[in-house]
Amino acid sequence: MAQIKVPVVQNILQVNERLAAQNRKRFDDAGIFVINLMSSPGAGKTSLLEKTVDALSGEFNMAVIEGDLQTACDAERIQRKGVRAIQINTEGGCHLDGNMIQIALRELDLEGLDLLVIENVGNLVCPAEFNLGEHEKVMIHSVTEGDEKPLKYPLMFQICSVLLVNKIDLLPYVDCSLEAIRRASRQLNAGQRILEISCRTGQGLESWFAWLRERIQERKKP
Ligand SMILES: Nc1nc2c(ncn2[C@@H]2O[C@H](COP(=O)(O)OP(=O)(O)O)[C@@H](O)[C@H]2O)c(=O)[nH]1
Ligand SMILES: [Mg+2]
Repeated sequence: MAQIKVPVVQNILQVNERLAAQNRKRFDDAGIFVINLMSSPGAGKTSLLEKTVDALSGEFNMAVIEGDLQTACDAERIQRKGVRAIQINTEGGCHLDGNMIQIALRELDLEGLDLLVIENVGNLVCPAEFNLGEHEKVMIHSVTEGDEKPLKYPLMFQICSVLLVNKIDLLPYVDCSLEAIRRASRQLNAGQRILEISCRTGQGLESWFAWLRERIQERKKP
């Protein structure tokens, strides 16, 4: 029994890769920069999106796809700010996949968009395995989660080109070393960009916005 498990999983991943490649082509054709935003539950993904919408929605046309097991709370948080948000409910599924994004894209007009952020289901394991067609994988790790998580969830830290260490306003109250996070994550991904931020105070967010602006401009069609 155990022997057939691996091929089945590989087959699922191969099918997903095909769908992700189709999504990527649509994003490239439309000249949109697309991010797959991942973290454990509560690390601050929607908070970061709210701040990002506040800072950049005057400059760029943005949309958000929200992935959650249940509820439309996160999409409503984004929509309240006047930005288009589509909620996917996975009904128990612990990650988004390429097919779910294709279904969500039926509801979204890509023409004229500059930035699409996909907030994945809160989970440090399965979302790391499933490409969605995004250009960049970005993760948030909050200081309240401790500093050993890169060692426990190496794939997630390894595949993300940007690591946002969030909730640094809480550093005085938790046992967490920023240096330990940096060291462990860089061992897995030497070229990773690591930004220390607080969505509460706004500290460090200018560097995040600057990175986004550059990437959006690179992708924009002339
Ligand atoms: N102190 C503090 N709390 C934060 C920060 N960012 C987010 N939070 C809080 O963390 C909780 C979860 O945030 P949310 O954005 O919903 O996380 P998500 O589940 O990853 O989307 C909320 O109560 C936020 O107000 C931060 O930088 N500092
Ligand atoms: Mg959220």
